[in-house]
Amino acid sequence: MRLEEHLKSVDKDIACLINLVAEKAKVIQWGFLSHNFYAGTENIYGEEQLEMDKWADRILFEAFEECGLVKTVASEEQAEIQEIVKAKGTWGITLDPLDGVSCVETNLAVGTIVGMFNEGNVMEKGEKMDAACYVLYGPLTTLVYTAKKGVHEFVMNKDGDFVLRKENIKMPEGNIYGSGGLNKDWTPEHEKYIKDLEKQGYKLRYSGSFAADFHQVLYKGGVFTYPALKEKPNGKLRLLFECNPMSFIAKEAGGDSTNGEQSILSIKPEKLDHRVPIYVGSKGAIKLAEEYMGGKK
Ligand code: AFP
Repeated sequence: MRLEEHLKSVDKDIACLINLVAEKAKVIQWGFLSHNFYAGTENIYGEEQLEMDKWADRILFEAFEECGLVKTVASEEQAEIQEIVKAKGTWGITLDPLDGVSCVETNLAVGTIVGMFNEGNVMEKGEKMDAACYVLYGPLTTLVYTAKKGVHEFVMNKDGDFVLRKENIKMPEGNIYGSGGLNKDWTPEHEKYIKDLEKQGYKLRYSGSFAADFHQVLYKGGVFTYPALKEKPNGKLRLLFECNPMSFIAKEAGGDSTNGEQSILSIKPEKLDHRVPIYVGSKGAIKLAEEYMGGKK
């Protein structure tokens, strides 16, 4: 079944927005051939940008601008929320146009992550989100979406169409883990948690691209974490662009998320660049993380 057909069962606006991401994903995927080099500039967070980043951001922003449904876009590559004056619709979009972009250089999988809020306010808790999706550009280019009616994956075929790969994905308990941050910078609680996982036989899988690492956890179960570090208590990943959409997808697939104390989806963003420690994955591994981070273990 093709993505367009599958989306007939969800809200018309959401269907339109996800189809639009799929259409632009084809363009971005081909762009890896022509835009894969450093632009030599930094984004607002001081990170070096590939030309590809800026380009993907522009392609997606223009598509949202043109479609008429989107009122606001918060992109990881833009310093401020973009208001679309001519919009007729009320949708708010959060966008990480190319997550894991530093992995492009070594040909590892990277992703596009999108969150969708019907009420237009992107500075809301993730639990208010209406839909989320990500595209993973790997050996296969796939798109995973949820509109609160299950989590589904589609794969791009040779004609550039997305066709159903797996419907109603359920995250198993599983036994893989990936943790960001250097070992020496981990808190004692996090270190104990990781040791426990290893004792239980969890295997390390970490590529440096959240979309790719999360995708493994979605299929195989376990946990992805970018924890609080001794010098960086909020970790690295951004609530709006990375943590919320993936935590939303995890929840819809039967998994969970936490910052160590509360669900990622229950955190109200205080600023565009709000960062949080994140544990996202299977329910059991997330419960265990909360026990360790809460000092109960
Ligand atoms: P880039 O988009 O700058 O490559 O950062 C990727 C990322 O935000 C996320 O996708 C990874 O999980 C995480 O950072 C990797 O960070 P480390 O390089 O510190 O492991």
